[in-house]
Amino acid sequence: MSDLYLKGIKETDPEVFETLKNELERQQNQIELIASENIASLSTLNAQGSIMTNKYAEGYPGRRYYGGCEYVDKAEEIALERVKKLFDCKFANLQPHSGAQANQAVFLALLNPNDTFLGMSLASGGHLTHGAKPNISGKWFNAIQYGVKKDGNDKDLIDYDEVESLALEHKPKIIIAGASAYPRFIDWEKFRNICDKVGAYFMVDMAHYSGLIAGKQYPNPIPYADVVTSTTHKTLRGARSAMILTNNEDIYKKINSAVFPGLQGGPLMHVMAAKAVSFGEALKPEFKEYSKNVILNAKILSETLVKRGFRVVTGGTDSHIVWLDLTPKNLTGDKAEKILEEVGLACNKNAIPYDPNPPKITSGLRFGTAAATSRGFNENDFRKVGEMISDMLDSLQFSEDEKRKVFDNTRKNILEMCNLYPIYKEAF
Ligand code: DSN
Repeated sequence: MSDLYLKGIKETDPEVFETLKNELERQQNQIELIASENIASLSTLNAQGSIMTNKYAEGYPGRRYYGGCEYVDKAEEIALERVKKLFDCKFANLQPHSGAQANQAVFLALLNPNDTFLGMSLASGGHLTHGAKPNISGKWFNAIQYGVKKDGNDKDLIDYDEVESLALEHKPKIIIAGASAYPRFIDWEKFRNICDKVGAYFMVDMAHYSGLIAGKQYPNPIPYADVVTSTTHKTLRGARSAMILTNNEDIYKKINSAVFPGLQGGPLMHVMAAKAVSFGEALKPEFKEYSKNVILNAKILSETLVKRGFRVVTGGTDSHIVWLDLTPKNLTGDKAEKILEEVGLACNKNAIPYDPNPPKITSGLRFGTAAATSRGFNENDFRKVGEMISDMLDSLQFSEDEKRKVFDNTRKNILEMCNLYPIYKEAF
C-alpha cells in the first residue's frame, strides 16, 4: 500500500493501521449499495485529514474568537462561495458537523420546546430527526407525522392531502419535507402552498438528493423553502459533514446564532477545507454527467429487480434510491441484508410503508447507486448487479449444494467487477 494514503500510520500505530487497511480493502472488494454512502475523492480525503485539524476557529470568517484564523477563514469563504453557486442560494452556514445537528440548529432557531412541527414518518421513508419518538425531535417537540398513500394509483407516494389536513388541524410552526428512503421527486411547490395556508416555515432536508440537485437532475428546493439542510457526503460525494442554506436573511441570522454559540463550539476546519474541495468538484461539468448516470443506473437496477419478480416501492425511482419490497418473495430485510453481504453486496434493511415486520427485521431493502457509479459502474454493470441480487435471494429456496454454487459464482463475479473499477488507485 502506497504512502500516499495512511502515511506513517503503519509505523506509529500498526493496530489502527490494520483496521484502515482492512476497511480500504473492504471498500475495494464490495459493491457499495448503501444509499447514503459514496466514495469521496482522494483530494477530499486529504483535505479532511489535513493540518487544519489543529485549528480552533469559533465564530465566522472575519469574526472569530481566536487569532491565527486567516487561512481557515479563506477556506470557509471559498466553501461558502462555491456552495452558494452550486445551489443558487444567497446564504449558507457550513459549520454543522452532521445532518442531525443541522436539523437541530433549525429547530433551535425557529422553534421553542413543545412547539408543533410536521414531518414525514420514519416508517414511510422519512428520517429519524424529523420527529421520530426516540429522537430529540420527537421528544422535545410536538412532532406530527405524515406518510405515504396505502393504496390506489398513488400507493407509496407522499400523501399531500394528508399533509394539508394535518397542517390545517395542528397549525405546525414548521413543515419538513425530505426523506431517507423515498426514491421519487418531492413536489416542493405543493409543500410551499400548504405552508403558506397555515403560516408555517417550510424546511427541506435534501440530504439524500443534494448531489442530484447540484447536478441539476432533481428539482432544487431553494426557490420554495425557507430553509434547507443537507449532509455533504451522500450523493454530493463530499466531506462527511452538513450545511444549512437559505435565501432569507432573518432566518440566516437566526441559524448562525443557533449553530454557534447555540449548539456547537469550534467548527471542524479540516472538514471545512474538504467541503470546499468537494464543492469545487461538484461545480465541474463532469459532476452533472455523474448525477445523470446515478439516476440512470438506479432505473436499470429497479427495472431488473422488477423483471425478476420483486416489487419496488413506488414502482420505480427518480433518484439514486431503489426501495425493494421483499414480501412477494417471502423474505425479510434482515435476512436478505446478511445474505447479500456474505458475497460482497453492501446494502441495508429498510422498513417498507405499512411494514408488518418490526424495524429490526423489516420487509424491505434500500439500495443506492451513488457509490458504485462513482467508481465507474455503468448501466450494464447495474443490470448485472440486479441479476446477482435476484440470484442470491432466489437461491434461498435451493438445496444447500445449489445455494453454495450460486454464492460462490456470485462472489467470484463481484470480485471481477470490483477489480475492473479500482478505488483510490494511488493507494494500492
Ligand atoms: N443514516 C442516513 C441514511 O442512511 O439515510 C441518513 O442520516
